[in-house]
Amino acid sequence: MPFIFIFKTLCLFSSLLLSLCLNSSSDLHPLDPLTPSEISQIRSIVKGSNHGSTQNLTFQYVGLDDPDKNTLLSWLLNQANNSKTPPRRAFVIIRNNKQTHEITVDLSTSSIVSDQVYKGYGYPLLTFEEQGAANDLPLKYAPFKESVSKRGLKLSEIVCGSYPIGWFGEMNKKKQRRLVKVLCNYLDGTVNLYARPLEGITMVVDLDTMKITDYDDRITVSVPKAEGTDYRSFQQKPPFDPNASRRTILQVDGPGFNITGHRVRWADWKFHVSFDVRAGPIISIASIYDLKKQEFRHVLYRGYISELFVPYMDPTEEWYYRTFFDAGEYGSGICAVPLEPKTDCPSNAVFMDGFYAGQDGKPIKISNVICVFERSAGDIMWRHTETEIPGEVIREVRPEINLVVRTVLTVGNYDYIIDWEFKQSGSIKVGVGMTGLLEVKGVNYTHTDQIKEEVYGTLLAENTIAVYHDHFLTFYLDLDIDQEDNSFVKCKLQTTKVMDDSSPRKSYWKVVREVAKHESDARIKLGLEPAELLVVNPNERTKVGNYIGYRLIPGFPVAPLLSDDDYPQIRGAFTNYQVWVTPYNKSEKWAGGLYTDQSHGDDTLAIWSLRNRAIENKDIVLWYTVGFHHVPDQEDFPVMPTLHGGFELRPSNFFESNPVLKTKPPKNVEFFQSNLVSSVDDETT
Ligand SMILES: *[C@@H]1O[C@H](CO)[C@@H](O)[C@H](O)[C@H]1NC(C)=O
Ligand SMILES: *[C@@H]1O[C@H](CO)[C@@H](O)[C@H](O)[C@H]1NC(C)=O
Ligand SMILES: *[C@@H]1O[C@H](CO)[C@@H](O)[C@H](O)[C@H]1NC(C)=O
Ligand SMILES: *[C@@H]1O[C@H](CO)[C@@H](O)[C@H](O)[C@H]1NC(C)=O
Ligand SMILES: *[C@@H]1O[C@H](CO)[C@@H](O)[C@H](O)[C@H]1NC(C)=O
Ligand SMILES: *[C@@H]1O[C@H](CO)[C@@H](O)[C@H](O)[C@H]1NC(C)=O
Ligand SMILES: [Cu+2]
Repeated sequence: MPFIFIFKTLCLFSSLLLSLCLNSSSDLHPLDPLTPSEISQIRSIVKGSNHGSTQNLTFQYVGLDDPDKNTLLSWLLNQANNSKTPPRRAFVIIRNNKQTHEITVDLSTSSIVSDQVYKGYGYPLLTFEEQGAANDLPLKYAPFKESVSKRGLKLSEIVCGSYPIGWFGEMNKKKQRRLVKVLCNYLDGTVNLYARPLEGITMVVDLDTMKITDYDDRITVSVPKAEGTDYRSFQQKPPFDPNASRRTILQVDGPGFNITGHRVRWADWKFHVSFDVRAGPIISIASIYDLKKQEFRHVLYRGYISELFVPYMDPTEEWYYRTFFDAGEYGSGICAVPLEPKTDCPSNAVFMDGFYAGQDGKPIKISNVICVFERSAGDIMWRHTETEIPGEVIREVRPEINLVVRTVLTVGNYDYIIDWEFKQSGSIKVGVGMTGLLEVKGVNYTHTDQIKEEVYGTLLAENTIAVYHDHFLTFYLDLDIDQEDNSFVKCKLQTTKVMDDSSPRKSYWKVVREVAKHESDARIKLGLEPAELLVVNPNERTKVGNYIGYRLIPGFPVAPLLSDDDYPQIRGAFTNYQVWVTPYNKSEKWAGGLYTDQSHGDDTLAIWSLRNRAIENKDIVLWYTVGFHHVPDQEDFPVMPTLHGGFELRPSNFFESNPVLKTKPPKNVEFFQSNLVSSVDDETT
């Protein structure tokens, strides 16, 4: 998970351009991410305050302070009347003189609304720049150089990365410092540095003083060899698979969607796509046009990945602390990478850029950070063949075409492909694809027969253990089914015995509907009992009387296996249940707490939920965790083929009947075959 390469470009704005840009905010949608000129404006405002006089001011987080939900909803209603957009505000976390400050900036008045020192446990996001500086320290550090030459390695081939140190029970606040562990890897003949750890050497860096404060060269093992670890195509040697080819989709008359700023319209959907340095992509105010009601109906007020928890299962000195909170420690948005047309996204994709503030407060651009495209994967939206009618055969079929909003988060070694997929039928399907490189441990073993001790992972190649681990992606899903006030309903499927002679049958199942009254009723461990999980609007019913709602179709249930009292699990307690429901609260955004680095777990979703607030017929937020237990296989080496997971939000008595009945079969979609190995003819077209 550590960051090693810095490849993002800094966008430089001249002061003239800056002042011209400053007043353009009136064209912005209130949920639009901060623009580069706004980021520069925030920097000037904070630097112009009493924080400007010190050298050590760093910007750890700069993001939109989204307007209150009520304000935004009434603005949406009055949009037709050209109502004034709510004032744009930013939420900023800085470090200055070893203190963490939370600052709210009003962009319309160029002023600081509030500035508070944070005194609780934990620290803000690590910046790219401080990680870069920490990663460079070992190369100039004499004991490290000695360790390197002792191993007969070349200093010039070493690349280091920063790893959060976590928290393991220490309570003395005064002793707390912003520390990271720095670990190093070896290139020398490969670009797959994660495959070549310098196992056994651990350094601790104090980020405030930017010095190595602890050095440990505990064990020596062989660095895994470079051979066979490179994953670039030009490095691959024959034999090749001559018949490997791929299908692509080509839309002859262009995309069927419209993007205006950050607003997307496609088929019957409209929604807003934003980008945040911590959350990555954010989908807001998604609503779908109901042909029968002749109106747009609200579905999702806000959806994003609140936290990504990745604990490794090796308790030894060099590995025990590797229990990453990628969103809260590194920032999903910082990890988002530019997408390449035609490979990361198909040829019909449209791209959006993203901006965030660097450590010095200046805007940094990530081009093509989000892509939007229509996907026709050869699936069927609905069909029927009727052969029971004498003398005729009826065949009706509609191919499925969806709209995908894609982001790729490359958190060090891993690549997460996040797809928000909108279906014409009203479903929102969220796909999580995991690929990239595994985090491996160097060992002397070259065959499993040599292993007599516990190694906490799979021997993937000589000298290479891929350590067991989990991935938990916790999604924030503020569903508003037509209105804000909703209820969470568990429809349990219960086996019922036929006790008398009324039927030859002995059993059947029935649906027992339970409305969750308080937060404790909505903490759910999936897989224990069959149930349909719904967010419904209890104030509205269909013509025939069913409550309108949306159903959560979860993925495969994955529960944490660490003990409840283990420190990483205390900090990651929001994974204890796959489903939680909380009443909407603007400040409850981050499942692992606002300050996740070295957090003590006192500000997590699990703690908020203990208040056991009322959630019936209230504005509620659904939290759902997509999980994977990862026992690595040899096929995951040297680069892992994508592993998929996800979930779906599907209408449940939301529409009066099938909303895609009247969809016409599309005419403008064609498939064509293209060869990966161009010298080989393909006969399957
Ligand atoms: C727009 O303004 C008119 C006149 O003030 C008012 O009647 C109407 O309800 C407003 N529209 C909305 C959507 O608020
Ligand atoms: C500022 O940073 C330098 C190192 O870059 C450090 O020596 C100094 O103690 C810091 N000062 C404060 C007040 O944090
Ligand atoms: C690994 O092998 C090297 C020699 O090849 C040896 O010096 C080292 O002690 C071994 N490490 C362990 C942990 O057994
Ligand atoms: C590859 O394709 C050719 C014809 O295009 C066929 O003869 C051959 O059997 C295929 N090879 C494999 C391994 O499928
Ligand atoms: C996109 O917008 C243009 C101009 O506003 C409009 O003519 C077109 O029909 C829109 N297309 C879709 C798919 O909504
Ligand atoms: C909102 O959440 C914060 C953090 O959990 C809490 O301190 C605050 O009391 C909550 N506000 C309400 C109105 O519940
Ligand atoms: Cu994994």
